[in-house]
Parts: sequence; C-alpha cells; structure tokens
Amino acid sequence: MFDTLTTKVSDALRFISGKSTITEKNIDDAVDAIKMALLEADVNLRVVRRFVNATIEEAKGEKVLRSVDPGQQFIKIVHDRLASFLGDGNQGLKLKGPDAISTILMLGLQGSGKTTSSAKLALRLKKDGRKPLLVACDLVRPAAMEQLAILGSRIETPVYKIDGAKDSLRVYKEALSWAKQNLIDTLIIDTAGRLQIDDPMMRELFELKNASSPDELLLVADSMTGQSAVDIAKTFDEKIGLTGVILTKFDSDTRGGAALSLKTVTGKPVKFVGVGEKPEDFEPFYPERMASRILGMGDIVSLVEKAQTVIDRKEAIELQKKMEKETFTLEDWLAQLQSVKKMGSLQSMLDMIPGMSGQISEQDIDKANLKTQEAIILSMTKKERANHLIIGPSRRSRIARGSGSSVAEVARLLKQFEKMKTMMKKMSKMSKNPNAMQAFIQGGRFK
Ligand SMILES: Nc1nc2c(ncn2[C@@H]2O[C@H](COP(=O)(O)OP(=O)(O)OP(=O)(O)O)[C@@H](O)[C@H]2O)c(=O)[nH]1
Ligand SMILES: [Mg+2]
Repeated sequence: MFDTLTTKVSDALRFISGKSTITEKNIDDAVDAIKMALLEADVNLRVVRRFVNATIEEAKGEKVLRSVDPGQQFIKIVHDRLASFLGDGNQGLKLKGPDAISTILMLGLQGSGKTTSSAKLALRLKKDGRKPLLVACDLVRPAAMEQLAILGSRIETPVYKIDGAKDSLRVYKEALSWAKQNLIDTLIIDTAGRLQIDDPMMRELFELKNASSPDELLLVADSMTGQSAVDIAKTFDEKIGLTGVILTKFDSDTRGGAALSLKTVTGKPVKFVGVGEKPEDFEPFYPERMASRILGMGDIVSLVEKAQTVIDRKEAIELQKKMEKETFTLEDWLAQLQSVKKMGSLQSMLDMIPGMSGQISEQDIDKANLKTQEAIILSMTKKERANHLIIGPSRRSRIARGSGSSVAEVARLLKQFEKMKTMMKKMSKMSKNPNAMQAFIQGGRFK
C-alpha cells in the first residue's frame, strides 16, 4: 500500500531533514519532488495544486526558515497538510442509540466490495456491542444472497433474505419488521452493484433510501481504481447523497490517489478501509496516521491497537515494558509468533511499522515459516531463549536437529531476531522522544 509514494516522499524529506538551515530553493525542490510523487500516485490534479500552494506558502513563512529546526518544521507542515487532505480526524459512524433501529445503506459498483464490507461492518458493530442484521437487497446477481448468508454465518450474524424476491423494497420492509421482533438495533443493507452507474440502479437505491431514511449511506469504492473511485463518489453523492466512503482493497498495491483526493474533491470522509478478504480485515480510517504512513513514519498506534485486539491487554503492556527495557527475548518472540498467527495479514502489519513498508516481504516471514520458527525456538533450552547470545555453533546444530530444520535456518532466525530487537529499540525510543522520528528518517529506512 502506498509503497512508491512513501519511498518518494520520504526520499524528498530525508534530504531536507538533514539540514540545519534550509533555503527557499530547498523547499521548492522538496515540494516539487512530492508533487511529482503525488501525481504518480494518481492524486487528483486540483488536489495536488492545492497541496503544493498551501505547503509552499506555509513553509516559506518566517516561522520555518528561522526556526531552530527548519527540517523538522517542514516535515510537520507536509504531514499536517497531507492529513488535512486525507480528512478531518477519524469519522466514526453516526448511529442512533440501541433503543432505536439504525440503518446503514451500502452502495457501490459491481465488485467494489459491498457484500464483503457489509459483513466486516457487522462484525465490527457486534464487537461494539450492537446487534446488526444483514439485509440481502442485491436481487440482481443470483449468488449474491447466498454469499451474504455464508458471510453472515461465518461471523454469527443473522441475515435476512427472501429467496426468489424481485422487489428490494419488500425485502427491506420485511427485514425491518423481523428486526423489531428480534431486538436488532442496526440494519446493514447490501445492495446490487452494476458495471456502471445507470438509471435502474439509481432508481432502486433512491427508493431504498427514501423508504429506510438511512443514518449512514456508505459508498464502497475500490481504492485500486484511483481517480475513477473519486468520480464515482462524486456522482453517487450528487444523485443519492452519501455520508461517507469505505475504501476497499487497501492491502493491494494501491497507489493511494483515491484516498488522498476523496475528501477534498467530494467533501465526504473515508470512514473505513478494507485491508483483506477476511471479515476481520477492516480498519477505521485515521487521516493523521495515514499521513505518517505516507511519510514513511509508519503507524505504531494502529499496529499496537491491532495487536491489542488479539493479544490481551496485560500481555501488551508487558510487551511494551520489555521493549522499553530492551529485555525482549526469544521466549517473548515465541509468544508473539503464536499470536501473529491469529493476527491476519502479516504484510498489513509490516506496513504500519516505521520504515518497514516494503522492506520485508511476506516471504521473509511467511506463514509456513512461522511453524519452522516456532519449532526452532521450542527446541531451545530456557537458558538459550532467555539469552540468545550463548547460542554458538554446537548449540545451533543441536537446535537444528531437534527442530528438524537446518543450521542455516537457525542462523537466519537468530539474525531476524536481532533485526527485530533493533527495530523495537527504535520504536520504543521513538514513542518517547518525538525528535527520534526525525533521526529515524535521516538514518534511513530499517535495514
Ligand atoms: N484483497 C481484498 N479483497 C477484497 C476486499 N474487499 C473485497 N474484496 C474482494 O473483492 C471481491 C468482490 O467483493 P464483493 O464484496 O463480492 O463485492 P460487491 O461489491 O458485493 O460485488 P457485487 O455484489 O457483484 O456488486 C471479492 O473477491 C472480495 O473477497 C479488500 O479489502 N481486500
Ligand atoms: Mg455484492
């Protein structure tokens, strides 16, 4: 996600952040490089222009050029500008209290991810203590109802469908009365997509909207389609009205243009992003954090939050302490490996770690590999796990034999562990000292 953009932007910033004084020319050059990177990332031209003008104007002010630390000031301006283009803080869902029934209408073109996102949203609401009902109003594609029913049973959420139904309004109305009898507090209506925006689709959506007065009208758009996602959002907003957008397929190699342009062009906030095919692969969208990711500063906050959903809080606090004291051992790593298995896509996690985006591929620590790594650590003695430095050549071959792996694999694991320790040291320093963030950028990416 955003890999090219991140590399280019952090390159442009690394140059400037290393300087104790900066000139107007330095600023022009850096902004120019960022401008090219944004255009390549398929960001809307008008948005790029606004970004460039606003950044240059602010960066050339006395405050920056005369400040003690102009490089860092400049980075902060770029960061804040990017964040404001990405949105206006995190925009959660605006739903009624649990005593009334809230309605979320999902719209979007064919294949954008409406059905998948409906299930993801339901799972999220369930975790928040709500009682959602998935309503199958896609009557166009024959398999659509079944797809929703399967997803619903996977996340243990009821699905309302009428086999053979021709009229989505009727499905909605019956779902509503079923919801009332079954203490449901949120309806999530999955609708039919079309290849292109056409009149029958708009009419149907309009009728559903009028009948259900939704609290949220969420456009589901494929982030891979870049600018066309933005155009689609504009049209849907004009014709039906939107309250927000869910950008899907953020785990794919999206250039990021849609995320960066949507808010400025349409005025509609991105509320969530889809980061995989599974119901758990769904995250609230935080403009600030996303801006940090684009600048190559990673996104520790999201990473920690994600980890907390699978590792329990106490463990997470312990881990944090160990990271700070730098006493993280192989024993702790073993525990981590075991929870990573539960954590979903490893790549999406790696992308959140500062400087790691694109640096370690899924192959480096792929899932099959986790088993080998687990076996290797399990073959070590307690003493070895507590202090990996005592593991010399003879211990390595014993461990290799015991775990059914090779000496090279044991060596690789130890090397990876060293890498991880270095990274953790950097991360924990960074969270205590904001200046370290800059040093980190100057020092280059994690190697
Ligand atoms: N990698 C990835 N795949 C996704 C994501 N969201 C959806 N998909 C996949 O995209 C494909 C289409 O998703 P659907 O949810 O069926 O899309 P839809 O908008 O309901 O499609 P129609 O009902 O045909 O209009 C499926 O294969 C999903 O698994 C995502 O965030 N990441
Ligand atoms: Mg669908």
